[in-house]
Amino acid sequence: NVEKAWWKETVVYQIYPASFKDSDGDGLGDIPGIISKIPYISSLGVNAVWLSPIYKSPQHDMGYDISDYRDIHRPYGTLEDVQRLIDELHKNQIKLLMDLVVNHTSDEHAWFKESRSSKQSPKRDWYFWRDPRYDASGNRQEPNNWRSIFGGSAWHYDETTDQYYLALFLPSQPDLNWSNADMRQATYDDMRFWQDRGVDGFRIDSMNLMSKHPDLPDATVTRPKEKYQDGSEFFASGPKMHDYIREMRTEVFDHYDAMTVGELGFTNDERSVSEYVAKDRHELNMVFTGDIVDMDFGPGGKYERDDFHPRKIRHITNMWQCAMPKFDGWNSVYLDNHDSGRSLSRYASDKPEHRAASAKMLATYLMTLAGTPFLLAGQEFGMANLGKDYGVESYIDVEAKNAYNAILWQRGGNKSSMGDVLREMQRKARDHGRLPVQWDDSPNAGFTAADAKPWMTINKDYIEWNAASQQSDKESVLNFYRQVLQLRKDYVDLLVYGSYKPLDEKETGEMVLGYERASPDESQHVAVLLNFSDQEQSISAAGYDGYNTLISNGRSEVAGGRVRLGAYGAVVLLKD
Ligand code: TEU
Repeated sequence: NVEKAWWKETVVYQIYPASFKDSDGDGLGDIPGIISKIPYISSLGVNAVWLSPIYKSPQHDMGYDISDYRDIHRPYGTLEDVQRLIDELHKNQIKLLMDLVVNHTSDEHAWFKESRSSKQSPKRDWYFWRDPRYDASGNRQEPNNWRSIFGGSAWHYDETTDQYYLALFLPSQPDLNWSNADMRQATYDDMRFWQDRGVDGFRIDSMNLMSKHPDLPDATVTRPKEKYQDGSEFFASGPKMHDYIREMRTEVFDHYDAMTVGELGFTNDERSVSEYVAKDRHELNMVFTGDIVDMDFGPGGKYERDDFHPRKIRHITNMWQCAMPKFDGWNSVYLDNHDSGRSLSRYASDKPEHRAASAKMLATYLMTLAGTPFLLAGQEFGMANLGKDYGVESYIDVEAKNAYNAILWQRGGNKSSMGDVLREMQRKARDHGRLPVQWDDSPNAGFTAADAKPWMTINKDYIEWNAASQQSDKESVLNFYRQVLQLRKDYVDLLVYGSYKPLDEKETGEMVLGYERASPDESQHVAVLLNFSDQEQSISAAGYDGYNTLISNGRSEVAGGRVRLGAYGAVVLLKD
């Protein structure tokens, strides 16, 4: 039997502070705005919020470049506002997870300013500094051939000390050297600062990049035509990773019963993941493995064409649902975050005729699996990607812009050749997960003042797709989410702690993801059937005598010995 825990029975609601709700009309979301929406958040039935970074930051990577962990980005508010947010959430029985970004800091952080000031600085070793290499003709070269995740070299030359520093993301995001014990202790103090204020846990950013191969060796050349290579074989899940996590536990987490969710990049095999989440490892509660949001990435990267197929989500879902019981681990269950396009647009359909059914089908997926579900604000009422009529200038996130410009350069600056890349941006760019939340059909979607200039494009579909218009419509996506979240509470033994059995593709057809759950005492059984296509599918109902429809998105029927699913149809059949 799976051990019970509060963080296993939780549904987490991700809030991207810049885009959630602006209270003072500067066009940027803020903490008082979030506080004003706590009654709405509570009405969903979620019981935790994951808040993306709100700390002091120059905002080159939207706050994932932190210059002071103990102060707040002024346009978001003050430390007092944050304390009010924590207290108000707790009054509503909602826990708060903060985003812990400690693989790197901003280059404006005091630690980095000290570290770069001189080779003798006591903080020199808190970051990665290495001498240049020189080629045969004496030209200065970076210390190794690693490519940054945002493009270009991962190394940046510093005139002052004639050395390079490592930054796996932007040049303004220098990597912290986790092998330095003083740095680790200073970071633990920052973590205690938040836990002492009542924060209930952390989503830990880029967690497995904290331990790198000690020699920082050159990466295998996998792209011969390019100067810089993917160094993740040496910068992800390195030899000390689990030592650092265990030290975080003893130094911080275990003193606060913290919920811990580690974001893993470049690591999504069962054995490696088991080392992070197996119960007897006493490391993390759960991780994000990234494969669910990368499944339609091409072999050449995010913006190379590779289409979604239901077989991909079946493979990943079955793998992780079947894996965790083997080592008593626990899943996060998600389809959306601030780093990807909306799953409604990527993995189902945001066409007017299918948008509501698709959103409800994906809601059914999220709420009937074993693991802790995570929602991205706006998902609960069917927010979708920017449409095809938004040109490349609508994308402002550094990740998509750098990728587009790098490919454009490779293609000799020929913009007319970029149609395929723009299509991938329309499906996967991080911008789509960061659009201002569409609260109502007033100007600026009720996100900010009618006469304000929002920091980011507001999807013009807000007129029809917004929370207010769905509040009292019992057939709406919003109220379907409320229903399935309630179902998960009503059937916690079955839907949270129950067993998982995949239905074979031969039974369901390749377009339908099907699985069965059973409560630990076998008294309750459900069959979940999800049509990821726009064509009707039908499956034999032979095995489901005595089952009744627990919930459906209105595009399913059981008749004549068949379960019929319309386009994007979803049904949960229950026997209890
Ligand atoms: O993301 C880690 C990461 O690997 C992402 O850059 C991801 O691979 C990419 O966005 C896929 O499109 C975390 C944060 O979630 C992300 O927002 C930050 O940009 C990044 O770390 C640096 O902190």
